[in-house]
Amino acid sequence: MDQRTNGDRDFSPENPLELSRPLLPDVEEVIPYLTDIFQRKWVTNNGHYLRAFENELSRLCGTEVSVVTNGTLALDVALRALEITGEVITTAFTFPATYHVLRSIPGITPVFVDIDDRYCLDPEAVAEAITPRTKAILAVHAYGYPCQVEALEKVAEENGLYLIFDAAPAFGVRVNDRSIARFGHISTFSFHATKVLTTLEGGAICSKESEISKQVRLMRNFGISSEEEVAPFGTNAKMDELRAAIGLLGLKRLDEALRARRRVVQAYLEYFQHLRAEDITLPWDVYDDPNLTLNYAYFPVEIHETQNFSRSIVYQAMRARGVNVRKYYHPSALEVVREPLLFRGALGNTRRAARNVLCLPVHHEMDSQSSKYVVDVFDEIYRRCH
Ligand code: T4K
Repeated sequence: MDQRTNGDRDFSPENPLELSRPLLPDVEEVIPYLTDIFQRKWVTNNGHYLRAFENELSRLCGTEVSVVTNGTLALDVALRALEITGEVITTAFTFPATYHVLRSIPGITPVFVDIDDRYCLDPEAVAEAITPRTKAILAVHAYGYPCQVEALEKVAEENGLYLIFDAAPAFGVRVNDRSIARFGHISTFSFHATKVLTTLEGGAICSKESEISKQVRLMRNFGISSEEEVAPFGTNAKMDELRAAIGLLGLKRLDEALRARRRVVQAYLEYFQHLRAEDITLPWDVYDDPNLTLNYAYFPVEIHETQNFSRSIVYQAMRARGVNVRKYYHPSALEVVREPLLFRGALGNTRRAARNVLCLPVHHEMDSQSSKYVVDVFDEIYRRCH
């Protein structure tokens, strides 16, 4: 990989260190693929590169894989393929895609419950929220941190519920050396530009179950199974050949990119370990768990407001120094959705996380100088406020 690092740049609001950067191949690498696609004149609809990309993903995930246009449609197709109606227990602490999709499907009522210390749906809160109307659980691997997958699987199994994971930011994550895609009935990924693997826009739907995968493939292609047969629902969620080729090229660089991300996160962890600040929380358990292989997609830091210190102070001060931090996942569904929301149990963790979390930049172009810059700026602000 060529050295496109950030370290030798001076960051400023006009020339910032971005939160994220797409994992792009070199243009010269794309040309042969583009030439081939143009020569074949087969540009979409289950093409050559789409099948190659799906095979590669399938090998990595240990599931059947259908790639689609984006992570939002991946969720939409997944929920419709399972023909879910009734109550779906979910989280309000997520990117709007999750609850926008849930609310857009006729017959589905989202029921919001609280999150745990790793910002993912709390299995105990889920178990307590189940009623005879509950049909499914839609959990989110927030920031790419894996949910307590085995506990959620147990709750789903004991209650005969579908378990769907919005794994949009979690590509490459493993639990007990099993791909994150192998948990639950369906997992959906996003390959947006800001994700660890990108097809520019794109997504994937993974399932271990052939019947579900068959239904997913039908749904992503208008519900058409033959010239004579069309299912009552379907959409256009197909990925084109160029995006599939970019995904294939991205996979070749993925391991190296993940190693670069890990180095950035390690530098951050060392700093925060040393700082031992009482008004800052990190999900240490996730980083300390030897059974997890993380993808270092995001680095959320929770800043608890005190008299002179708050997320908003840090946000503004870091941006003023050219560090593009973000307040994902603020605002949460609790603040966004206008119709009365159905929720069960207290949502204290959700409200607190939406108020406190700030994500620091993490991407493969960052080197030790750029992560040091972030740490130095953060430290300067922290010391000024204390
Ligand atoms: N579920 C969850 C849990 C999700 O997080 C998401 C998406 C979805 C579902 C839906 O998946 P998709 O339908 O999007 O495939 C971004 C992404 O658009 C979105 O994919 C992502 N989650 C979300 C967390 O973040 P923005 O609007 O905040 O991104 P933006 O444009 O402000 O860019 C963020 C950073 O990335 C900036 O520092 C600049 C950099 N960047 C961005 C783009 C687009 C680049 O360097 N190059 C680029 O091309 O939403």
